[in-house]
Amino acid sequence: MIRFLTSGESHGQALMAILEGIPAGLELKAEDINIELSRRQVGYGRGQRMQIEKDQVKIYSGVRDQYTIAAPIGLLIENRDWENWKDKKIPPVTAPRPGHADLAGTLKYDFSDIRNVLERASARETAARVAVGAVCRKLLREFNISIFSRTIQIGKIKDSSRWDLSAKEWAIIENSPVRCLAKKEEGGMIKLIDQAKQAGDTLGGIVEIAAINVPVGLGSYIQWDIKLDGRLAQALMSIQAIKAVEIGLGTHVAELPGSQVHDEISLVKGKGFARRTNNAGGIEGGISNGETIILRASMKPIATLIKPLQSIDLKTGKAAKATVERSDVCAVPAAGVIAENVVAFELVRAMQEKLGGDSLREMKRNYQGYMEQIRRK
Ligand code: EPS
Repeated sequence: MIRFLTSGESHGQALMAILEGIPAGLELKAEDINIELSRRQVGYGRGQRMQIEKDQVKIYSGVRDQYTIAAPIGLLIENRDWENWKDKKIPPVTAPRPGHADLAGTLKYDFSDIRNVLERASARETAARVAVGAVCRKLLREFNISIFSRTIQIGKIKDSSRWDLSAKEWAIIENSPVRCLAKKEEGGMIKLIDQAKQAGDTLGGIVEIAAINVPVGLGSYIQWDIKLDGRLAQALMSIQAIKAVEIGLGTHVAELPGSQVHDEISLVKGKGFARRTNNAGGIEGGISNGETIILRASMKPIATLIKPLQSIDLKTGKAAKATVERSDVCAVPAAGVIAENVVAFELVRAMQEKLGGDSLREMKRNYQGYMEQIRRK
């Protein structure tokens, strides 16, 4: 069974993760993880913190001679900013930011300093989750599964191009400062971020994730908590600031008749079952159906505003402006990378449930046997 925990605060010494359940025999180097960590750090709209950090992982356990040994994998990412914080006298934070965990967290844990909440609630934690996801991606690559993402909306600016993109188009997205394919919209998004920054405001948006070459049969309708769509939605929803998740046609399914929603089935000689459309986003009945898995996640604007909203000072009980902390104007491009990596974990979990395998070799054997079974149908 694959599982992981993260620990670490935004301005603490380091972020850590323990990932258990990766089979033995997977080649794994720190560099495989660092690639994903640096992808997460880029993106137009980030604040000064990203100039301080240069996230690099140290693999402390679970890997020998660059191969996993089935033991828990211990990962650590140092916070460079720790050096700037460790000897500083930090005044308590007392005016909760609307939209942040500040108020509910302070009440729940009986704190008087909101910093005890915001340090752990911070999206900095996603660096650890991306490190975990990077290991999972490495495993998925052994089965030819790849995961991409792109920004399709920032504020009101939308890129409404289709989702089935070519490798060349994914490369364009990878090099876009906002991770957007359409050049006109990319320019508009950048301008909008600049305007928000000028106004002391923040912006949200939508990212789209595509998981390609996922085999049919991951997840199940048999029980509520093993439905693949439910698990992916939970994984995406758990990313800081994500407020909605869609699969395939998403919310539009509610407005169309069945004849325009469901993907007709055909049989292509030599290839097997095929669909003309993919409105289901690659999942039917909680099970992957062999088509590309298409997900979207909507992110709210960052809760820390340079021009702060009204709040209450918890110390005085009087009206006050919400706390202003250094932060990002827009983190939607980073959210796409984070989303890819949390999806990678869930796909590995579902692959293992389907195939088992304590070693990569065993998992591959089981995969080949299963694919053979499907081909015979
Ligand atoms: C964050 C606030 C900012 C972001 C941070 C998330 O950090 P700081 O307060 O140090 O400027 O940059 O994101 C990261 C550090 C990161 O690595 O993504 C928040 O409050 O959630």
